[in-house]
Amino acid sequence: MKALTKTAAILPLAASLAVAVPTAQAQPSRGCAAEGAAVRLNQRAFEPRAPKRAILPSEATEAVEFRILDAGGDVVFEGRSMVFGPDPLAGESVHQLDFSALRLPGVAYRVTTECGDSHPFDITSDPWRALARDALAYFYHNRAGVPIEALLAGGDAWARPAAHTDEVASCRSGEDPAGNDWPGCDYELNVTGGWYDAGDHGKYVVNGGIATWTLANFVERQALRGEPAVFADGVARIPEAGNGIDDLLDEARFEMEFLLRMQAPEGATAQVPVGVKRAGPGLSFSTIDAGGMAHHKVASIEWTPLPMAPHEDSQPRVLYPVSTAATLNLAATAAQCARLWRGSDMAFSRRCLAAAERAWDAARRNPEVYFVAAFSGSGMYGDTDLGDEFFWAAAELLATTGKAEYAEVVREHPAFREPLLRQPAWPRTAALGLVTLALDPDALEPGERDRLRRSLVAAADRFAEERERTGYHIPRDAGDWAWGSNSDLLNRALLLALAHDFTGQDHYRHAVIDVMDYLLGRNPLDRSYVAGYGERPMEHPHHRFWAPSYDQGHPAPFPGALSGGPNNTAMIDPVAKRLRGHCAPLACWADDAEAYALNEVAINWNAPLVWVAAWLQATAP
Ligand code: 9MR
Repeated sequence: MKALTKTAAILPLAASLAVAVPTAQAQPSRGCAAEGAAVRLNQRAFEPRAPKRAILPSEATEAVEFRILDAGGDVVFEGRSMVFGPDPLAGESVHQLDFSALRLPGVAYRVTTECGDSHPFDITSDPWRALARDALAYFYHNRAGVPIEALLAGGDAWARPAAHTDEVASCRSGEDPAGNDWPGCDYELNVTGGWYDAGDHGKYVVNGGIATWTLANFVERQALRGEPAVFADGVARIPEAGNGIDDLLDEARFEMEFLLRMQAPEGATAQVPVGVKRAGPGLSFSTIDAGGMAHHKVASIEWTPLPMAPHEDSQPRVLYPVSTAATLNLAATAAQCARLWRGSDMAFSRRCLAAAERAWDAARRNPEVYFVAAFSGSGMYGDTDLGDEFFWAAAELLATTGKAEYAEVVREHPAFREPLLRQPAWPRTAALGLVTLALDPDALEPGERDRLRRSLVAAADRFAEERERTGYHIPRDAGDWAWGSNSDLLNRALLLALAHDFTGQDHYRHAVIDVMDYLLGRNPLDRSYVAGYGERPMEHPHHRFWAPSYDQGHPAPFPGALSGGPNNTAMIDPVAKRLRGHCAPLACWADDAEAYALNEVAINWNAPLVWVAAWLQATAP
């Protein structure tokens, strides 16, 4: 990738010199943007003192002039672009326009260039508060087992009756598509509640784990730093508002209660393939002591159709086999739960700790029960490397109990020493444990904790540096963009935010803002990936209830829902298949409800959006 070739001359104009100018006309011969606005930027708002960048697709090889107009059309800023040149991630040549020096709060500013204008944007002292709240509302809207009330949901359109109530399920049995005959189990669990995973109606312990941890971690970070709560009781529109507990913690508990319900009872046995990493024919089943293990997921027998409100689903719900991955997700989140509820609900805290230790023991007893039951009707969340889950669970248990046995596992694990190279994700959870240990004041020796902090800061440094090699100035320069890539950026932003917490250095916060600017419109598609935010927001997620493109009677996505984002690594849905081979990495996306590999919404993607938006709100200068 090409490095910057020119530096900008920034010429802020005093307001008194402002003059009205006509909007510039597009000049396609200069390789201007073919689609959307000529200039790409955060379509919502900038903080007055934050860096402000826009991107101009242009093949001009010399810097070009740009101006910023206020709502009345007066010029309030003039500058010259920096030529970046061809950006393989974007599939176009771009210039970067820096107008950080424009700090005057205002609404409906526009950038204007020889290629045309940007969308309007604001400069305001608190651009994050609404986003943080809406992003959190995603979770209430996607609760299972309870009615979604119009008053809390923001209107009748989003209300729906309770669905999958009294969800008492037993294990799926019978032949899978590969011909393996699954034996089922001889007990039932009441697994009512929790959040639907995504556009589908499945509920998965593996993905529920990272999403719950992420919400709860923000509460823990705030408490340890003595910061005021962003979601103090009553801030969110949830039934629990007014109960005296932080609303973010209330929302996390809604899922935690479900995760606890997914644990197999003492004395349970299961017949599962042991040590087998891949689904396929000819599985052999061994009988294990499954007491304390967590079932991997609960879902309808077949994929529910689109559109469909959850309460319209009449299919039987079934549990899928226990897995070591799900068990360790339970151990980790239940241990975190025990710490976080200690102060407010001791009985719940104890229940969580007991479940966490039972799960830990069960996973140690059954370390290689991979999820290989390849039935259709729900996602796999298969993971063949569980070392990071063991580390995460041990780290959480150590932070909660201080016990030597967990300290030993943590200290012996490679993740404790090796540099952190990647952001966390549902199958890569070591970083979650590292974060917990880096935040916790007593889990480790102070020297060890400081070393972990330095290691997280070093990861943040590497991410921040990658921005310089991308035209759109985002902290990821690799060419492969995975399913849910927007969450990868947000999980990098979470680590960048912690680097700011640990060092106090503003440039980490600036990199966090780069991620938000990208998500809110500074991207090659000129789209905001957040429903309800920006001039061209995502409107048609792959979601069975928020499905107006299938049926006008279904509501639009609630504002604050985040699209998975560009995906050029698993282009398997019908829309992605058509794009395959025809899109640059950051352009492999479409606002189409059929595009489940590109445009689904999910709990593990909205959770870091909550974390990062709340963090920006809390740390705004
Ligand atoms: O987010 C998951 C992604 O990392 C996987 O590559 C993909 C395919 O296995 O599945 C994604 O998770 C989906 C899950 O399996 C079912 N519910 C919707 C999830 C988001 O698309």
